[in-house]
Amino acid sequence: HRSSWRRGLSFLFVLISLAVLLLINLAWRLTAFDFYSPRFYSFEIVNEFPHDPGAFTQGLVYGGNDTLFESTGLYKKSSVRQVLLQTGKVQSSYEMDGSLFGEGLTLLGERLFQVTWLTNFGFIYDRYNLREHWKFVHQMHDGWGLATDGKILFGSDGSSTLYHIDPLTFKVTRNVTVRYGDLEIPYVNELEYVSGEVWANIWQTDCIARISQKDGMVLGWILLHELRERLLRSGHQDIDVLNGIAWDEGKNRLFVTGKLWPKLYEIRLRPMR
Ligand code: DDQ
Ligand code: CA
Repeated sequence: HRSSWRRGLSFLFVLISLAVLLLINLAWRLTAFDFYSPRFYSFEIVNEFPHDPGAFTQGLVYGGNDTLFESTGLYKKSSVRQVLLQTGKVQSSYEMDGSLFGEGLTLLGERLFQVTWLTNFGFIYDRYNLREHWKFVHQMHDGWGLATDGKILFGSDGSSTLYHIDPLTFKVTRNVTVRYGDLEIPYVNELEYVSGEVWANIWQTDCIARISQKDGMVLGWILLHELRERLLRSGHQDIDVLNGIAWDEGKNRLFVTGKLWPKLYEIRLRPMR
């Protein structure tokens, strides 16, 4: 009698333990869901500027005083250029060697950093004299995007990895995997550092992912299909994908464009919920 009473008690104990575990699990899921609720953003157009429709935009960064620095791709056509925001006119340009394919570009101090497609190297330019440049080798698998928070470089190579790179040694100091919930996000392309987040064009999509540099989580999606659709509707059938994000920190202005796009847009985000 005594042992069956004991057996009953341990059965009850196991049952209660299971119930407690279930409750902990449920509570965890609920709070995790609450902490991680990515937001969606649409946009409104603040300004529309001309953009060189021959520029296969691969890197875009604000240079102060209504100028932008841009890196363009395609073999025999790659360049690093300074362009005027208002007119889209190229102020100065460095035509790269025809065997190189320009990619991500960022401005750190007086230096522009650029990576190149299908290589493990890039170039550092003097922002005031684009002819003055030096080669560097990095540790990513390929060169797609670059951005900076003023201290380190952020890099992408077309995978789902966001690299933290030391701008002096070019060593990868950290890397995080870009994730939207459980889903890995590959094809991370052009980058921009905006108020503590890393924003990224995702290749072949009309979306910009707002990424946490700490853990790679996608904090929000900016949906920009209307921009490309608008250009197609107005007869620009030869445009390629949305690519190129630049942030003017001084005036909180956000600029986006695309590869072979005849326009560059200043947009303002609108949260969708
Ligand atoms: N990337 O921007 C996604 C990094 C690279 C795009 C490459 C597009 C290829 C264009 C055609 C190349 C012809 C050799
Ligand atoms: Ca950028």
